[in-house]
Amino acid sequence: MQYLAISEYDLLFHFMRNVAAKQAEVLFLVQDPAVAKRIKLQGGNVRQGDLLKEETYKKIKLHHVDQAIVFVRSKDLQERICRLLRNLDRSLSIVVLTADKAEEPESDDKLLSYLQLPDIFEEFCATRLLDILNRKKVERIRSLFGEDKVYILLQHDPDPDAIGSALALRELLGRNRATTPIVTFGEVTRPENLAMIRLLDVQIDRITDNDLRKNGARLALVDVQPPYFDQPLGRVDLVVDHHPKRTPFKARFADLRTAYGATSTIFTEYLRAIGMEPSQRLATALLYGIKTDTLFLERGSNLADLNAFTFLYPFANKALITRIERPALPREDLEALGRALTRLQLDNGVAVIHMGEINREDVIPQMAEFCLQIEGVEWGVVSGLVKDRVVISVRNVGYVKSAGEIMKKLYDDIGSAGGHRSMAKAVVPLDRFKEKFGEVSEKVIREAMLRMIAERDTEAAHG
Ligand SMILES: [Mn+2]
Repeated sequence: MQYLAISEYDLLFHFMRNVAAKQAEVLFLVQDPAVAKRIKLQGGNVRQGDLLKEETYKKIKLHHVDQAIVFVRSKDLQERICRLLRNLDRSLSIVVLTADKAEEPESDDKLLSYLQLPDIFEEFCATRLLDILNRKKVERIRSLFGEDKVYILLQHDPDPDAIGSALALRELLGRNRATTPIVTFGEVTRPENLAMIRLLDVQIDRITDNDLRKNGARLALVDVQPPYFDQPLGRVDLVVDHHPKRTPFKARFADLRTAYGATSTIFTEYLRAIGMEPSQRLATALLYGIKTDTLFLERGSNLADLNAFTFLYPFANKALITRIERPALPREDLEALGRALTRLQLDNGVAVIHMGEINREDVIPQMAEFCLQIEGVEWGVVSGLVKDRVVISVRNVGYVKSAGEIMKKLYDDIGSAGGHRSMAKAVVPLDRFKEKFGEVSEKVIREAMLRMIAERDTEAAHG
């Protein structure tokens, strides 16, 4: 490949010097002898001559040139150079660099094209600038913690974006599980997220705010900001997040990028900027974090998310992500499910199933969801005993029905309950459930639920 770069200044040379080494030979043609000298001194291949004289180009042998690039400020000069080049070589491909769109003249010359400088700048420089910025951020992050223990605190029900970000932060710090544990005041509950931490071998510890401050440990928050937490956190060392800053907070270091679809994107940029190749495990976690937070790059994502996704993709384990997204059910739970189905009774479109003792909590909402596929079912109510807690999941097909309200009325006084119109959940300690209802059974749950659903339906019908 041979480029001919025609320019008034050495700016184009600085722009293209890397390209030359990587993909093509570039011959620079300038008018000013001083500019030619500067380019030559810096190792460029340069000719000097009158840009409007035929003989200048004849010496260059245009038929060897694959691509001519014209970068001159004066529009008139630019047009005359282009015309001259076209007269000398009918098949020469010419690109004109222009500062704005208005400069693009109508032309039926198919081998003549225009490139907008802002576009070029973006393509070549934007990632570079971002890398410089990100490198500075990483330096700062690495300087924050010294030898102290660092807790990486996530939201109450940690999601893949938070988990991926936490792993990346630990990696950036060159730390391990013991010195930099990932913690939450709550716990991971979603089945896919549980599958993620199991398959990627991620440990997330439950912690109290007392323990958080023991022995002067440091505190880093990813994918969440201090005001999210009910209790004051004390000194926060780091916050990296993509949510909007709703309430002001203080932190020694904060990087909030609300235009980004995921915090994992920010961490991917950090890694890329410092030339750190992610391990398969880390890449998989980050990729899955971006994927879930942006609904596969559709919701609130931008170019940065797409770039991060593209960067991570070759490193990640795609088969593992498929397994995370479709967690397998344990055999015993499947059997419990089968038994429950054979007992299924329908009252006024309400299907109630009590599965008894089960291992995996996520089977319960899955089963409630499944009930809605049975003919005539409008409400699916599924309960199970998970260790010493009664878990009840409700789904319905209606639009005016309020699953969340009903569950709150029935169970919020003895446990935690909530949800929205078509989807709700209650978790009640076994002993408290027994105190109120006597026993845990299909019968008890059905009676309580049916009454409430009937009431609610009448209300809706009248209201
Ligand atoms: Mn997020």
